[in-house]
Amino acid sequence: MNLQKCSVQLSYMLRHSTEPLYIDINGGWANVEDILSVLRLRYPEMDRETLDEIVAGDRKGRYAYDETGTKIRANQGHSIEGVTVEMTSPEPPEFLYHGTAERFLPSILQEGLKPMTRQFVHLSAQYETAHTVGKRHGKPVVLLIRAADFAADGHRLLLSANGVWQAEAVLPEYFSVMEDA
Ligand code: HQG
Repeated sequence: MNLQKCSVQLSYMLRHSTEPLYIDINGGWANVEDILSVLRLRYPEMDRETLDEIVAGDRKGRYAYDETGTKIRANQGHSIEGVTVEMTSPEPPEFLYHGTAERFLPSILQEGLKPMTRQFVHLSAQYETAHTVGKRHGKPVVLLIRAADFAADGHRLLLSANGVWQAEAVLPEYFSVMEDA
């Protein structure tokens, strides 16, 4: 079984699909048994142990079980309307980073960063992570976000359980385009 491919399907189910699973909009939880039975349609040998392996081995910490171990969710990245996963709002660092593709810059510089198909704009604490995220879309460019100023001006900055910072939108006055590091 290709665990990587399986993980792609898992994250799709937990973030974007309302069918055939019911995901609780309060917290984004789905029943582990339901998830396993859907995954078994494509991966007949899928079992709890393999799911544990995917959850524990995920480098970005995308998934979490609840305390009973009977429910699972994605820690962030949802597009399903209304799904709220609790996040904290600690004091942000002075700067955060957002990686994007060069071709999106004209629009981003004009209208700011928008969540597009997700619920939030994702921001990274590390330049490298942002650079890697940007590469997914094309020639990468990294924006330096003045996170402390952004928060001091009253804009909400949330932190997901797996360490991704998120904002509803970020106006151009709060970021600048970084020279290639
Ligand atoms: C861009 C992955 C035009 C934005 C990654 C980005 C990340 C605009 C794209 C996580 C815009 C949206 C999130 C505007 C923003 N005009 N383009 N006004 N505002 N954009 O994939 O941040 O594998 O939804 O810059 O590792 O790339 O899913 O967001 O390029 O952590 O766990 O619109 O997804 O993690 O793309 O990636 P995405 P993202 P997972």
